[in-house]
Amino acid sequence: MGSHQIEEVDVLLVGAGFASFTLLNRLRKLGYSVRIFEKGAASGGIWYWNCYPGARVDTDTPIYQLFDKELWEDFTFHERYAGWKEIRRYFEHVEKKWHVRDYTSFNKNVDSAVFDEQRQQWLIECADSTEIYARWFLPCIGFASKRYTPPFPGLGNFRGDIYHTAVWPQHGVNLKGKRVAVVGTGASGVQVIQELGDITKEMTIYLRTPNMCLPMNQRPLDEKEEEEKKKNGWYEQQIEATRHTFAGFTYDFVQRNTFDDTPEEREKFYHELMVEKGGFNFWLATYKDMLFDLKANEEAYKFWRKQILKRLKDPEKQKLFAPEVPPHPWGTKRPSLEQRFYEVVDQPHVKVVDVNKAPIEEVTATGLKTSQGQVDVDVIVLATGFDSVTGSLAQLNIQGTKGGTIADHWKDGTKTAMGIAMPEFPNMFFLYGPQAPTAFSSGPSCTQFQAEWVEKAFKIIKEKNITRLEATQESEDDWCRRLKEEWDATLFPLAKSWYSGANIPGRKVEPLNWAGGMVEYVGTLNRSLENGLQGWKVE
Ligand code: N01
Repeated sequence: MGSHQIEEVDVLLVGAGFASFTLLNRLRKLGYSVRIFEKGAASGGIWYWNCYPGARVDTDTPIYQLFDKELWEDFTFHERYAGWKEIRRYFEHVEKKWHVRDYTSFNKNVDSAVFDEQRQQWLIECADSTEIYARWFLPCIGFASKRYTPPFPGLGNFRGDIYHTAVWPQHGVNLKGKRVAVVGTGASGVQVIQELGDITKEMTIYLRTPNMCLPMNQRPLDEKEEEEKKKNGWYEQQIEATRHTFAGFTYDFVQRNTFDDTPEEREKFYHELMVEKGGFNFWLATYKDMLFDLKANEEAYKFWRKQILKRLKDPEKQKLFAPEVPPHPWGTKRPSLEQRFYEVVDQPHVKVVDVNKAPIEEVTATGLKTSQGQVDVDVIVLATGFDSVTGSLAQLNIQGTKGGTIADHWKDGTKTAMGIAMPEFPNMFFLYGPQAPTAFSSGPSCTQFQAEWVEKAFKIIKEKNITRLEATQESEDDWCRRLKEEWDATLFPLAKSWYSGANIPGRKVEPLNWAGGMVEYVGTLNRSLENGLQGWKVE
């Protein structure tokens, strides 16, 4: 008869990116048997799927990597902000060093999981019918594994090629000399546009909300200099710094308010942040009231706009990309880091359609039709983002102890305990997901700190021989209350963004990320262990 032996492990990690790699090593060292199931054919997580032209990280070296000396000792990034190809090479390096492949199964698309009360184990099943029992189930699938495609009528009728940035063909696409439409100007859109704008015959950007981009100030890194920095402890210092800041970067808001400075001092400070330092400094190392006080925020916007207008010559494009009245307060929607973006879009062969005035009515066999007429194109690039933060988990058929799925658990709103677990879903922890600092943090920092907490929890689990750990209802209620209070105190609610699910038509708009800072987040997690597993039901 067809009874088959189902593999059993202590821990199943889903996804082969930063979170699972750091956990794999830690949990193996504690003596747990661990397996990783990854949907893609290679590791890298988001960097496997989002290999579109120009895809590049917005966090600078050395903090965009696993926080492990053993790994950086013999790997050096070649740019301040690494591109996707180099990040993939980095993942291959980690794989080799930590023998990750011995513990990882690729092309394993986990699509359901159910908790077996008798066995106190999860039974997890993949699309190809592979099954596995795991006492501990840890989805490490990030905030952007469910892409979003707007339901434009006629999308299937287009005779040219359509590519979504989040599932770019692995073999690449040659768009040189083509007529290309790009829908969306978030981080993905900005990068595609600045990379392809120069080489396409014609580019038409379908713009809904201007992205208030900041100069990346990219530069190559000198290998010898980096080696020197590694030797003199600079890498450790930078990584240590991430533990003490709001967003897990090396820099933080200054302890001054905007109007504490004179206009001249302010101008000088803004210039230093945006022009001289570049990167997210103008966002995350600025005055501490910028994301709380509208008047203070307006000052930042005025300075930003002045800089951008110097680089955009076309008056229509000035109005579209840097309007006098911003669509939302500065920095309440994620700014992108750009390299020549404004110079690229300023060129005559790059056209912009304002979809607020002329919405996309239909995709025809040859192009896109709006109320302003039709533009014929060879290729459509959809840079339309993700069902972010909650979509990754909610799309899976993960059943809790009362029979409902995660989507059922969240039907009246997203609810988690400390952004890492949920009642009714025992023995399950998720990393870099909803209600954690996720979108307000650097990915490797957030996953590192959550993984450190998981490691501490697993030490206790082993010591106390715990077979079941479940977040309490009180813990979830308390976290949701705190999360909303932190969010409501900021200006973030004034933007329509993926931070709150507002990018998905019909979705409930609600805070999806912890806006109270990384330090307080990690403190809360740690207190729950130190105070005798407060907030957890233990068996
Ligand atoms: O997605 P997005 P993304 N008609 O949601 C537009 C990370 N990331 O893939 O703003 C017309 O930001 C939409 O318009 P609007 C990073 O955290 C990082 O770009 O909603 N347009 C928007 O312009 C980032 O924030 C990196 O009005 C429509 C765009 O599509 C997150 O992932 C690189 C539309 C979607 O932008 C998401 O970025 C890439 C419609 N019907 C991603 N529907 C780096 O580190 C949507 N849009 C550099």
